[in-house]
Amino acid sequence: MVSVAAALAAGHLVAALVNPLASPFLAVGNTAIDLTPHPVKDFAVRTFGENDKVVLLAGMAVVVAGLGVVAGLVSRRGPWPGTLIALLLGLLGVGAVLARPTTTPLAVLAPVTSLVVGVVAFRRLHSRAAPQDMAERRRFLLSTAAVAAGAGLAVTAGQLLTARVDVESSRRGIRLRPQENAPEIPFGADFSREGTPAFLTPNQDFYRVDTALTVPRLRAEDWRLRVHGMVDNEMVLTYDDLLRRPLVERTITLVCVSNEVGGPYISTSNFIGVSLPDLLREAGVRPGADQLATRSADGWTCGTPVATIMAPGSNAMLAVGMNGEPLPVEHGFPVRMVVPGLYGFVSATKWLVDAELTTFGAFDPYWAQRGWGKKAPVKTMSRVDRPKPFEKVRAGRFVAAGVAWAQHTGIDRVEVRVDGGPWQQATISTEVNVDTWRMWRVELDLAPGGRTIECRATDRTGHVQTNDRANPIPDGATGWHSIAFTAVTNP
Ligand SMILES: Nc1nc2c(c(=O)[nH]1)N[C@H]1C(S)=C(S)[C@@H](COP(=O)(O)O)O[C@H]1N2
Ligand SMILES: [Mo]
Repeated sequence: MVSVAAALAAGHLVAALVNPLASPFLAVGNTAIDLTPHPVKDFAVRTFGENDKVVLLAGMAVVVAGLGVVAGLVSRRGPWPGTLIALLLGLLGVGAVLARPTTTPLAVLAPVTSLVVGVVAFRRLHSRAAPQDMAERRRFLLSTAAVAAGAGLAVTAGQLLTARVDVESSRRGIRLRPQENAPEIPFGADFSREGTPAFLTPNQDFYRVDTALTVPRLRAEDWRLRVHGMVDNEMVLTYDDLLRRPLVERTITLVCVSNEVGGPYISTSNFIGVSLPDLLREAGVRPGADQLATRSADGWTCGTPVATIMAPGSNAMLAVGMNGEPLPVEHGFPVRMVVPGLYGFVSATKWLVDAELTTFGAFDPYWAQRGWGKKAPVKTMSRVDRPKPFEKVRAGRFVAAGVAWAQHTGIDRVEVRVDGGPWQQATISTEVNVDTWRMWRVELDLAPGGRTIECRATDRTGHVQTNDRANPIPDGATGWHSIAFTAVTNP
């Protein structure tokens, strides 16, 4: 176990010097995320929520420690079985690092270091592991403790070295002054007192979905965006180049395709950024380029329909800020994409570093390679936020509330019914713009007993939210959200 720890720690330290994502432990974890079958990933997210990554790392630590124990137990007669296991684990690390999309030529030094340290540490400790007397026993325990301490030091040094990329001070140094501020959110834009979310989501509460085991750490000063492919003028932009362009602030609701009906992954922010269509016009999109393929610093890829971005009034942007601050690191600092009307997986690239004009035929992004759709406009949807499932509420007058969304189309109407009865029109909140969610509330008169409430939205095109059930995969769930609850006389 100590040898395995030493191997991983040494690799982690070398990775901190050459490329933090080349740490064998993290590379194996990231590869595991990419290879995990969709139902398992879904289960992990449902069960552990935003702690899923911590759980994965802890699980890996347990497995690796277990392998260390097995390697020790099968090596009681001689060092070869354990050496072989150390070698195989080392090769697994090398393979995982080489398979990462972010691998740089020097990156392979990290897992190779792990491999060598793992094998050497195991052989050295093993050669002292059959003590004949007290002195030898002490020497064995001391060298084991020394290797363990060295591993601890290496991990700490690695973490400190990674932290030298001072993202927080880069972030703190930035002042964003949009030329055009988003209009004030009107009073009555939410029904938060009646159980809906607040209209604007505080940054720390904004939902987070991504495949990054460790958040990419990019300083604004070092950031570059390359715009290339089917364009007339290839461009390389710095963060300052971006801030010299007109900065606008827009209120936009972002939603994840992975939501089951009634799911939680939706939030709204005042995004500050620059116009993406203007930028692409400057680059000169060639005829036939129908997909904008974007890539993040950690190698995740995304494909967005060029037509959606370039449509008049699309409000698509390269965002640098949320709610007046530079983007939080976990939401894509320094620069991310936002395209109202599309689910995040086909539009909202965080830690954006590369944009290539291409075609849908020529390139499949990360999720398309795993069976998800290539075009995924947001589906008209609504959700009940009050009552909560199985809540006991007072019979008689009761106010139910929730949210509805059809980004870039707008919500026209929300209806609610109880126990399959007649649809009742809900009051909807003051509209902020068509790119945001809209809250609803309705007064009900409830007879005591078990009840079921359902809601459905109608969007600006007159389309009524369908009750046909569809799974999130490939391009978004459909169906009416329904909540079972109980009305009681004495709650
Ligand atoms: N680099 C990167 N960007 C990404 C993703 C990712 O995995 N990696 N996930 C996307 C998905 S699926 C969604 S729903 C949104 C979520 O953005 P948020 O975490 O800021 O809410 O980011 C998108 N951008
Ligand atoms: Mo998503």
